[in-house]
Amino acid sequence: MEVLRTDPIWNDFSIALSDSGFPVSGVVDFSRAKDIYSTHAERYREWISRGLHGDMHYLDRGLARRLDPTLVFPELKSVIAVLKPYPPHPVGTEELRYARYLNGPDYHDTLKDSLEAAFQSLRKQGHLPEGFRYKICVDTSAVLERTWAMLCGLGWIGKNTLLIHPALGSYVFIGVVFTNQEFGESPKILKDYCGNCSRCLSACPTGALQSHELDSKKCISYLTLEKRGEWSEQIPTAGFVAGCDLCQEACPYNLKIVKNTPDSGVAGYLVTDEAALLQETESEYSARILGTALERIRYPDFKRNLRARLPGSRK
Ligand code: B12
Repeated sequence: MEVLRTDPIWNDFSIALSDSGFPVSGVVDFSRAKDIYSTHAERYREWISRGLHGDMHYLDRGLARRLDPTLVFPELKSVIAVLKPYPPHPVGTEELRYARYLNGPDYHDTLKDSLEAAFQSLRKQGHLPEGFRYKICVDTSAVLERTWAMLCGLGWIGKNTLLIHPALGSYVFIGVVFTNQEFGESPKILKDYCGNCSRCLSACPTGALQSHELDSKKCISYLTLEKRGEWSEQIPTAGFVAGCDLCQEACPYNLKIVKNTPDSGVAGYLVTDEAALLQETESEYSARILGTALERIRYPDFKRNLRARLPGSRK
């Protein structure tokens, strides 16, 4: 039988990560993960070649680095992945709503800071070996984050293309840390529990999802967050003005999380008063979204998203 977690250093790491707000974490040895990783990287290459990334040209530019992670971190020996749950409750009404991941400070910053804090505390306590170096990646580098989380045993990649943790569901952010430390663990692949369920695929009103594959050009999340300028056709956005959770709301693994998590309220910047939003000037919009993940959406595009909530698209 293969012995997992052979390096006792991992105990200190997982405790520090848990203390820093990451209840679930894992580590995988890069050289032992390479073969499976390559199959995912190939899928990525093929996805890009079919233009399923739409106008997200940064995904194309990062292709070589995704195919070979040592271009991102040359001394790569092992990869740590962490999950951070975010509030699972809906934000707004069915007429005007925001994706849940927006309900809080910008995760790019907070996850990075919390991971950095965990490593600083490990260093202070003398738990980092001499010469230990690392690179934190939270949607900030050309890294296949779901693939690494999966290889670290943190969940399976569902038909909606998201990482699903058996207990936490998919309302989680992923953080990845490349390190030059050998932890010596093989990939731990969890069973894919999607089975015959296809609720996420049916829940998408634009047909953006095939099993395990997303056509970004049809995805409400892409259209509201990433696409600049007018859309080429009317989109049934189901009331979403920023991001979309329809394929996650439908997932049985998320239902119990919503039930078991206390509602912590809605961040003030996620205004849902339609009249106020329609009147909002550009400078008011900029002030409202400053320092939040909504900064991704330019003012004219947010107005486009607001206008797109046609009566016919409402549930
Ligand atoms: C670009 C991007 C988007 C794009 C494209 C989404 C997509 N599915 O690719 C858009 C703007 C649409 C988007 C939307 C969202 N995103 Co986004 N996004 C990313 C980003 C930056 C890159 C994703 C990427 O590489 N896509 C490329 C394609 C090829 O990926 P793929 O089709 O899923 O295939 C990969 C694997 O799934 C695997 N694979 C594919 N098919 C199969 C089949 C089998 C059988 C197997 C084994 C493997 C496998 O191989 C591929 C290579 O890794 C990541 C952060 C990162 N750096 O990784 C966040 C990320 C994926 N997004 C995230 C979030 C939260 C969202 C939204 C939920 C936000 C929202 N509420 O609106 C939605 C979800 C929509 C959806 N169903 O995907 C989280 C997901 C967390 C999770 N639980 O998985 C990430 C990881 C960011 C983070 N750090 O937390 N996103």
